[in-house]
Amino acid sequence: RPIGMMDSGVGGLTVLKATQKLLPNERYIYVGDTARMPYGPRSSEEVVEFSLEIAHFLVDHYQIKLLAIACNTATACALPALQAELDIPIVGVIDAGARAAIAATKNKRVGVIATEGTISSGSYQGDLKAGDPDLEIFAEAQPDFVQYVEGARYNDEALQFEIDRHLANLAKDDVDTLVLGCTHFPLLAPLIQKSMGANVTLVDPGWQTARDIQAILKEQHLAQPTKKLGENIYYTTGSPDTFRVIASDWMASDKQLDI
Ligand code: DGN
Repeated sequence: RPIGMMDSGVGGLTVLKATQKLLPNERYIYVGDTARMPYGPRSSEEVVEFSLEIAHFLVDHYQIKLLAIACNTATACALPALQAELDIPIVGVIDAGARAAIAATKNKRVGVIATEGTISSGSYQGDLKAGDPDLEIFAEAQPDFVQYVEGARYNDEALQFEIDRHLANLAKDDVDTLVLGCTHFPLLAPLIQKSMGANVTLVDPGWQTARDIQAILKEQHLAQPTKKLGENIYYTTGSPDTFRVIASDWMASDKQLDI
């Protein structure tokens, strides 16, 4: 049985890429809800409704063995609802991102950038504090970054100016670790790294999520196949052309962070 992954758009491909690197023989069915993107400014109820709809589609049509919510906003709003409704393992990205940041920071000053929905939910702040009460947390919503990625502008160096401007405050906060708390953001990592400076460690929660998925599959005896089960399938509720351009570019690029 395949693994399901969902996001509001192309962002979850960063989680898919990390997971596929770790578990190359699994088959992945991806849904990007581009038509209803961005999820960031939506009410929690709406995000829960959309997430349940997508999850049911994946379960009914593909009998997925595990669902990865490859979207921080949906993890923040809908993880408990999905866990209550479905009888397969559901993996989110926030607790994974928080653990990776705690392992990375030395000066205990951690920044988080994400959508408005994720930041206002307090999920990262809560998970980070629960993992290490001594942390100082600097959390900022950066909704414009999602649009840069969905507009396929992430390779555009002219964007550096915009990113610098958006991260100017955070760059002064002396954080040594910055969580890219929206799955779209790793596509902007080279630009974000330049704005923050080379000494700041960027954390892509997709990696820890991939390790969590691996551990759950093992624990629950959801056997990892020894050869690739079949081609991945990608769905978008929006324009297939734009999605295809971004997906094929990103899945082939070597620009992924390694933490
Ligand atoms: N990629 C999603 C996330 O990680 O929060 C959200 C993007 C969006 O819909 N605004």
